[in-house]
Amino acid sequence: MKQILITSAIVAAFTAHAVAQSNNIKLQNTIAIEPTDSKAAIIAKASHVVPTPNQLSALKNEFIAFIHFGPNTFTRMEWGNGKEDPKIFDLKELHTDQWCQVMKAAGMKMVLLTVKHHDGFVLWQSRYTKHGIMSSGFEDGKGDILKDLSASCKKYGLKLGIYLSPADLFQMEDAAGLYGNLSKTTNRIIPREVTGRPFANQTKFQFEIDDYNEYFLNQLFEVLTEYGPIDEVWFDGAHPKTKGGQQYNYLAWKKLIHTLAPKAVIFGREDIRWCGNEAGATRSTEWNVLPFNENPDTATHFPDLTNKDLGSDEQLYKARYLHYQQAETNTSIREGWFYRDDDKQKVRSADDVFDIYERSAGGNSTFLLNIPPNRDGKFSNEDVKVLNEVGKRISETYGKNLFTGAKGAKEILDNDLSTYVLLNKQQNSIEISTVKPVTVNRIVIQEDVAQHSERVVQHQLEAWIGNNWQKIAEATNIGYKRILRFPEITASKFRLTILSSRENPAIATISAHYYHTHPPQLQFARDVNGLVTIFPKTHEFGWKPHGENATANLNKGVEIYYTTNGNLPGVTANKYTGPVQIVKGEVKAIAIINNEKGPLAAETFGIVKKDWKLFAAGSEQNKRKASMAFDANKQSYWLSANSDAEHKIALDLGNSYNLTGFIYTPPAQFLDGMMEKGIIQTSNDGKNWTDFEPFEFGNLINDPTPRTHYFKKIIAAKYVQIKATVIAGGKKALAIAELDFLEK
Ligand code: FUL
Repeated sequence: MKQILITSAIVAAFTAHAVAQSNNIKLQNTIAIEPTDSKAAIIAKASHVVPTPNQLSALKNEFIAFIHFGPNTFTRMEWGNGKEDPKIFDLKELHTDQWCQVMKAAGMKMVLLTVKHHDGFVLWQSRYTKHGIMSSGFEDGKGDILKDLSASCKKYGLKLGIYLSPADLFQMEDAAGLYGNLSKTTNRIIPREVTGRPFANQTKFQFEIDDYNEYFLNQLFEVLTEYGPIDEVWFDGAHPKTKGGQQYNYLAWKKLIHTLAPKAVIFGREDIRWCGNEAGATRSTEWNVLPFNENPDTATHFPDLTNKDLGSDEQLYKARYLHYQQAETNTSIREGWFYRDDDKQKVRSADDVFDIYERSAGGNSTFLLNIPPNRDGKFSNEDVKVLNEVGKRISETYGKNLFTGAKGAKEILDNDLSTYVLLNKQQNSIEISTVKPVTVNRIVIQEDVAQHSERVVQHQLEAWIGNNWQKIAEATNIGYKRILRFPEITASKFRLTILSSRENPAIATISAHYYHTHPPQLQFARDVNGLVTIFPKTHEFGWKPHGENATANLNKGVEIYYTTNGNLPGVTANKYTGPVQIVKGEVKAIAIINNEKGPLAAETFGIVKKDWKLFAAGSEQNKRKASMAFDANKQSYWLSANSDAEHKIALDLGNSYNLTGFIYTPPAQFLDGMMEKGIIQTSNDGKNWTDFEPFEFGNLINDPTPRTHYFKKIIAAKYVQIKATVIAGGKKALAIAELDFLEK
């Protein structure tokens, strides 16, 4: 162990949380709490709750894939109803090699296939139903998607898992369906023999079960024995419907899984939990040692854990059992779990996916990202592009450790999770020095959770800069892995200090990395008072917002510079530190980091709208008010009533201005009211109007972006009226998201 520098303040903080060291508690996956246990005794027990070897290897996967594929891919539904004709699954080609090649390039370690989603359609050649691939036209009913995927996984070195939905709408809806059919619980042998389809695996189980549980166990037997090793079994908690009070004999399922797939972790039960959302949101403190009321080793029901705080000391004090149960952060790369189309269903940006990766895999959970194949049996091009880019960023950033060859405890620098430095209240810091200064913006820290549980409660990272220790990042727990992100710094001495911990924490690895920040494309927003905000352009993705600003998270340290005099902005231009008042004219802005400039953003602002009033507007519909045409918000828009009559809007600008032109911003999300042609009229008293100039905008439906019309000559006016003479596509209502008037 290297020398440790401690300050008394730090010692005090560490001591405040530390509990008596208890070497007599055995490391276990679940530890019962006794009614007589003090708070300190509970925390001592929590400090000995560790992952099972299977959980540990699942943690090491870090980034894994989901594949949602089935009839929904063809019906464009998110949930089927179980009554689909299997022929609807009209697959002509299947490219599981392409899936695996792309997943591998993205840095993923395992793939989970929905072998049966809630609709009950099976993607493998099951002996126990005809509702599946065997009744589709795919390979004349002989195809087997699980088999093809399993072969591709072997070829590309990916682990394989299965999603087998307990809810089964086909078995609920079909006249001979087994789900909730009120059958008797009797002694049954699994697997049930089927003539002509013997099993190579001769294992037999006997369970007291009903028809649906027998069906489910038979299918589990097939998928766990005939497709190579299965590393995860995923039990979804969602039930579009239930029937007949159907219960699940989970303990039988578990026995079968543990026997047939001894390496598999079970999701939705004791091994792995749902993170609590499907958006890619992460907790800033994600504990995996959690409190339970019932013994998780024998429990059959595991409630969804959705609270923000799941595992703080306060939560643990309420426990009857402490148990290690890690989270999977699951979300989809597309808007929806199933593929619908390539034009309307949006795909997450690489920034968004990479940010979720760093927050989840770097926040003590596993990132499970769904990539739904399309109707050609392939991942679509845009998904492939994003995954390739994310994989490139992961390997470029995390494939290179800038602490390689540094001086410090070798247990920490050897990149081996089982060697560690055990800190204590006298030695609560670890120092690492590099031979030459290194420029870093990411530090990765891991605790030896397998032998010491997760114990760190609060930690900070400092770098030796300008003859001082400067704090560059601070965070709460660490657990399996914590990625610290901060604006880049250059230093040759770094110090991790544990500010607060349960028992003595075992730090296993610390590595340093550099993420090549990408100065983002910027955009502007101006309010009615003329205050302009400049910010990274947001990527449109309308499914389950997670509330994070991916671009800002990734690109810490990026600076924004702007000009209002027409010059190209550089580091000598105005530095943007917050909203700026822009009376009128063009603003140009770029993001810069390390002399690297992002793309130029420019916008011309018209006169400030503070004093504008609606003077007259023909009509409105659907609460799309005329005032929305000049509320400085491009998301809201005015929509006139459908009619063959004239569509016009007149504004009182508050003062007389020398106008040089106007900008029409159409609503990007509503294409049925685009102003293709029109005429502008002006007045100084609001009574006498003169036809000033006609205007025309082309290709608005395909390209609904702001359009500027410059007047042939300057006109002084206080009142302006815009009259549409042609609405694109022969539509009968006029839509205006924003009107702006330019002044000399
Ligand atoms: C949910 C399901 O209802 C969705 O369809 C999807 O499978 C998702 C992963 O889990 O509970």
